[in-house]
Amino acid sequence: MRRRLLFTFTLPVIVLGLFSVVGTSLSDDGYTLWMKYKKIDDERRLSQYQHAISTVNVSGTSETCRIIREELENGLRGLLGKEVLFAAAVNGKNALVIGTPVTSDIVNKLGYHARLQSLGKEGYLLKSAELKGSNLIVIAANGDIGLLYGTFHLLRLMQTRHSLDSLDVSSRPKTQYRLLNHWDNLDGSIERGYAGRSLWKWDDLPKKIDPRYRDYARAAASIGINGTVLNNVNADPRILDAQHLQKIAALADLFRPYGIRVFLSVNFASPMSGRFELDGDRKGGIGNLTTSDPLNPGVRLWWKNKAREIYGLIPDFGGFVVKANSEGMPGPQDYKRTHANGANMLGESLAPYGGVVMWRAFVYNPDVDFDRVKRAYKEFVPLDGKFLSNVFVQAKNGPLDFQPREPVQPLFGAMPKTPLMLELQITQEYLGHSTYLVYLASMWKEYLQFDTYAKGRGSTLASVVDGTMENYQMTGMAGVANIGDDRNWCGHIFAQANWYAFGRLAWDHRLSAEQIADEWIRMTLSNNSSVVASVRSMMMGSREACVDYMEPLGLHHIMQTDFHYGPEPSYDKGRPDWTPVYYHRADSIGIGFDRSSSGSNAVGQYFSPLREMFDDTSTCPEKYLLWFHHVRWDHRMKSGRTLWEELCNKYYAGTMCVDSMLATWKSLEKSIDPEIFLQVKARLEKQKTDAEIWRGTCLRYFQRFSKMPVIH
Ligand code: GCV
Repeated sequence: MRRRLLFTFTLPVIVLGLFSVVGTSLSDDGYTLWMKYKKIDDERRLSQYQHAISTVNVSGTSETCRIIREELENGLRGLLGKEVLFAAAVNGKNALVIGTPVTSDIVNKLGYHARLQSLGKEGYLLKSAELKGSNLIVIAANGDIGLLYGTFHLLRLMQTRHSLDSLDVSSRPKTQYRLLNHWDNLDGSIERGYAGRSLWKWDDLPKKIDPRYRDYARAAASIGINGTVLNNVNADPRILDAQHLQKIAALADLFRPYGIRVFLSVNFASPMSGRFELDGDRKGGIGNLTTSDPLNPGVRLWWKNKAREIYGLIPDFGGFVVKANSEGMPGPQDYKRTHANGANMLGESLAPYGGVVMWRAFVYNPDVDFDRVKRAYKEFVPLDGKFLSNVFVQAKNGPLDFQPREPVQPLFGAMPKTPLMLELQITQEYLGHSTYLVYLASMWKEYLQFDTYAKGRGSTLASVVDGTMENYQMTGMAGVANIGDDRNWCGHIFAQANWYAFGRLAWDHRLSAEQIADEWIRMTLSNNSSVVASVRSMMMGSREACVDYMEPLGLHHIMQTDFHYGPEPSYDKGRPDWTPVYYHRADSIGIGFDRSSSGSNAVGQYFSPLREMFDDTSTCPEKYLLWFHHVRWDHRMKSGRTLWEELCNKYYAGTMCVDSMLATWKSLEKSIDPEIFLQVKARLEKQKTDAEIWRGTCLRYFQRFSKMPVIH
């Protein structure tokens, strides 16, 4: 309490605009995310840092450089507990020097040219140096955005109490497009959003700029995000009308100096007249055409004109995301054209301006195959090589739909002539919304490290996505955002860690989940190493716990229909591939979906030796067993238990892990901000109750088929 009062009353003017509405609460309500910049309480470190940075020299006059000064003023004042001096000259002092070889004489003299050459537009160097009796910390880059990223890196080092001696860091992003995908609707609702309503106030824009937009941009830039897709992939065509484009241009202007470009999801039927709006059919557009056939010259011209209009307002507009012929959205197949025809038409309209298309591979037309998880592969692999060079195919990590655990989407590695963008889901649609503590970095690492064997051993998903496998420059990762207008942005304080982790992994997928957790905990909760260790162990176990109490051993899609929160394994109405019974296929013999070579042969979509490994119950990793096989209840597992016993064991292990997360959290009461402590405790208590509901509902239901006693 005291800390926040101090912060609020001593700095009222300066913090305006930088998390400017901070002062409404007495303890930590989570608004400041991982950018709290509280005074360093370790005296030794504090005096080292104060000594190392007695003056700051930022060269450059751009808006980005102004932001860098502002971030440092705010961040260093908070961390060091005193005003820092900004000076044009260094004059024998220990100084922080920030600039490019062009804007800064000092950086120019230090001769980093060769190293900078390999760092591209966004990379940076963070180095200790000596010049004419001054001990310097230097942030050097080829452009101002690199300097901003370097500044956030330095602040992070201080927030996490790293030594600033002998710094020698060079960093450049592993992927080019690092995007948040907001599934925000024009009416302010968010599809699969669990943290309030949309940040974007469409009625107020472009005149009224909510200060929160800037805070969003700061937070996103601090973790390396360089693009934001503002609206839902189930796109309302009106996002492209003249009025909305003005509003979007205002956001783009604000985000630009933070290195963030704006992108839009577009509705494929946009060129059509609104009178084609059929109930629930989403076919009405904002144009006056009677078709959106991608080979129709009028349609092509409409998109070219629209692109010209957009770039007239937003010269660095990023491009379009498209969900087509999926879940009722219109697309080229409505005219018997291919996904490539559709994507290329849009690609052509954006190409003159450097924009890209992200064409989603989330399609599952039942006519293509009985087994839903095979459909995207079957539709897209034949199109490899047919897309224009500014088109990405954007695929979710798994072949189904962001389940707690899936094997990798087999498209990755199978479309060598097409840049593939990885879509991850930060919002926890299937992992307990903003109620459950589930740290997703461990899950994302599992996917990124998944070996596709596309080009032999070592062909990881990461190597497809970062372009090294096929030597692509055009690379990207998208994360479906978990951000809303809740005071703490993400609903659950620990959901902030998932936003944070997405940005860090999109920048560098080699970072470990532990390291990212460590950083986030130190910046958000505490620098006390025993607190860090306890919280890190909660986070690291949380995803496996969630898998275990929801869908262990490769089970999938057994959650409540549409709401996607609790369990509903018995549901069997409506479209089969939207029902749990279609997926778990429990019967008196056993449980699981037979995707082996004698079943749907989904295993055949993977490269050898994965295909053979998945095909055989004795070699299939048990975490995927029921994904690929229908297995007898009395099947002997590696543990020596029968499948039924193992299933019981997993469900109990998952709930016990939640019990222990709650106990650990309670033990930290004295070390955590009171408001954060209570918020998280309440959510963990709910998670404990719900995990038991998952366990009870699923085991009771499956027991009807196994006819065996629940043991644990
Ligand atoms: C935006 C799942 C979700 C939908 C989502 C869709 C998609 O089906 O439940 O809400 O729609 O995925 O990714 O397009």
